[in-house]
Amino acid sequence: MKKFLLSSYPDGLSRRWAGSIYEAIQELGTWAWRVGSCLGLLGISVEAATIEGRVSLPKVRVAPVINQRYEIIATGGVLGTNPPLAVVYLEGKFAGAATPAVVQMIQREMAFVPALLPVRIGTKVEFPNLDPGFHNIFSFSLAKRFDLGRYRSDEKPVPSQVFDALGLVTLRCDIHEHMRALVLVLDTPYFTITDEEGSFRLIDLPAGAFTLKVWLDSKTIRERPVVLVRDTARRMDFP
Ligand SMILES: [Cu+2]
Repeated sequence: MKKFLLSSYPDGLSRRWAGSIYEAIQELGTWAWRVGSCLGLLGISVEAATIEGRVSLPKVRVAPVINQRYEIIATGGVLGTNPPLAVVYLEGKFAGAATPAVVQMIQREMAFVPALLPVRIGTKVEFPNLDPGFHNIFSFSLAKRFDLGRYRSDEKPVPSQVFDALGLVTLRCDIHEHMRALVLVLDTPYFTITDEEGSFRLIDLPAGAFTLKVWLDSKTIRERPVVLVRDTARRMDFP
C-alpha cells in the first residue's frame, strides 16, 4: 500500500497535488524513486519497500521459436525457459496474507501461454483452450497430479486446478507432444519474472527480514538474505 503525508511536503508541491490524490500518488512514486534517499530525511512515508536488480541469466540455448515469447526446454533433464528467464521471489513470514487470485494459462497456437507461471500456493489456475482443436493437459508431478481430459474452446466451465502443494509442476499435452509448461508454486505473494536481460523489480514489499530467491531452472535456486526497511528501495544483483 502506498501512503503519504501531504502536509509534510513543501508548499508548492502539496498545492500542485491537491486536485487529485491518485495523480499525486503516481507522481510521488516516480519522484520518490529518483530521490528515495532524501525521503527518509524528510520523514515522509511514500511506499513499501522495493527491490530491483539483475540476475545473470544463462546464454540462449537454442534459437527461440518465432511465434512464442518463450518456451520450456529440457537440457540434460533440467527444465528451464528458452530464452532463459528467472523467477525472483521473497520468502518469509507475511502477516495478513491475501487470498490468491484466479489466474489463467491459455493454450494458443499449440503452446502454453505463459510457458512459465509462478503462483502462490492455493491459487486456482484456469486453462482455456483458444485453439480450434482439442488439447489434453496432464501432469505427473508430485506437487500436482492431474489429467484434464480432452476439451475444446467451448468447454464450460473452463477446466482448472488449485495448486495446493509447493514445488514445480510440469504440464504436458497428451495430444501434442512438444507442448510443455511449468507452474512454480511458491509460499509467497511477492514474486515476479525477469525480462530477458535478467532485470526485475519487486514492489510493495513489507518491512522485515526475508530471503530473496531466484529460480533459474528446475535444478537451480539461488538466494540471499535481505532486511527490508519501510519506504526504501534497494538494489540486489545476482551476478
Ligand atoms: Cu495439445
